[in-house]
Amino acid sequence: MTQSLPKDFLWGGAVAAHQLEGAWQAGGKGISVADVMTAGGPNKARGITDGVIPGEYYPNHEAIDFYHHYKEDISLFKEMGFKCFRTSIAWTRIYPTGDETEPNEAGLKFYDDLFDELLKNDIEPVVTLSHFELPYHLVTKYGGFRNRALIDLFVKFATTCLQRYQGKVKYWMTFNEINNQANYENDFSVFTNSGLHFEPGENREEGMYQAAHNELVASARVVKIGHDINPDLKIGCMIAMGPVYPATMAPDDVLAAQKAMEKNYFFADVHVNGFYPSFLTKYWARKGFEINVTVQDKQDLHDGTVDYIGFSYYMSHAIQKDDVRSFDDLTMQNSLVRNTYLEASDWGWQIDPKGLRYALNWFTDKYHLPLFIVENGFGAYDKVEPDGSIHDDYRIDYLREHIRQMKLAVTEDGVDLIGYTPWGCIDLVSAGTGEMDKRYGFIYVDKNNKNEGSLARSKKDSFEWFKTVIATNGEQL
Ligand code: P53
Repeated sequence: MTQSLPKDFLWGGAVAAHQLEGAWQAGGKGISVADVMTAGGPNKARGITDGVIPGEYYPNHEAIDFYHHYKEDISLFKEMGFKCFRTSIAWTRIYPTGDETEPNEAGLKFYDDLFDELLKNDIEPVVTLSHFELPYHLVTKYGGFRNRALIDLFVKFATTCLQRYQGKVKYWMTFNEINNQANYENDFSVFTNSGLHFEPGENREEGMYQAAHNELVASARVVKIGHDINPDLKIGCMIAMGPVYPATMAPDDVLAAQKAMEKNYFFADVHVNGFYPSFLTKYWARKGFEINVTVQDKQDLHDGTVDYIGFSYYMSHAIQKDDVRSFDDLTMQNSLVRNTYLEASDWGWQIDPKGLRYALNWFTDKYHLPLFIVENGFGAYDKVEPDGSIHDDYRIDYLREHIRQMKLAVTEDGVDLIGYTPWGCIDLVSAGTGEMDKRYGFIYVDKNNKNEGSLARSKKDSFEWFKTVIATNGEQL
């Protein structure tokens, strides 16, 4: 039995177009949902404005201007030894409103150039098709993914990308963290996943399930089309994994945790198995939800199951059943408790490296598919020393402990793992808060929450550390 990671293990880094490219109107790009989101903070939600309002600050509009800096940034990734780089394709560069019949050539050319630059540096692009970047026009005209019209519009966009880049990109994912919206009480989750706005009195949960269904169908159709275009393509789903533990050994807490896992991860069941699990259809019936699932949808789900599971892992959660709420009424908003065994980041995310090993085994036991850790990392405030150095030992500690547990999952537990791409390998705009100062990078970018800075890039201590990790295939941590 091998005691190390596979030789062809894909070490790299991960980003999303809207969080680093900037250039929000360059080359004919349209307005995306990310372009109408203002900045929040550790305890302040991001605002969502009614279109782009003059005078408001929208952190994604410039971001770190990767659009004009990507060659310089890729040379730094190359220096670290990246084998792959995960990014997304901004839908609004390819179809600016989503409604066009012909794609925008300037947008297509940008990603051709980006992928060529990566390949020239022996870095394999790994691509997410939809990463919180829906054209804003599809929100105002159709009401987002609640509307079935978006299935065909997404399939059109994805087909254009798969056809155009099939020779350059092998690993694809359809919808980033499709399951964030399980937290349907949160405006950010439903807007970024699906372009959903709810009026008071609307049934948010039912609306979320319809949008999620439409996305699952769109995803399945894209998997099938991708395989028809080129059978060598590997097309996966992308799940935000934060295992939910029972707060105590009380059987009610254990069941509560199981129910929470079901509601958060049924998305993966559908992606992998091609049908809805009975716990969910029974739940819909109990709640009186009428989700429009056609006969053709069922066929599409069945015909487009994924090749692998990509997932993000940042933290774990714990849940406690109270005496008042029924199991059906427990949510991630009303029943999570702090895990007293774990520390948390400045944003309250509980640090749990062993939870990553647990997650890898949970996915494997349940789905028996190859896995890809496409996000993991530590958002933190960094301090630049007078000489320009940045001693981010807290980030190194976080990543080291997670990589240790990842290795145990592979070498001791036999998990089939494709690769590991830490999130925000270069500092970028936080999705959740819109901050620049919540940093994940090995590479520092001189820009702060007040939109000040030169955008100059520099190496943190973690840069050299991760370079050694990759060079030794994870042996020297
Ligand atoms: P930020 C919530 C919980 C877990 C992952 O997040 C999440 C979110 C949304 O905030 O998002 C993923 O930037 C997402 C990335 C995001 C990253 O995690 O809020 O796929 O786009 O940047 C980190 O610190």
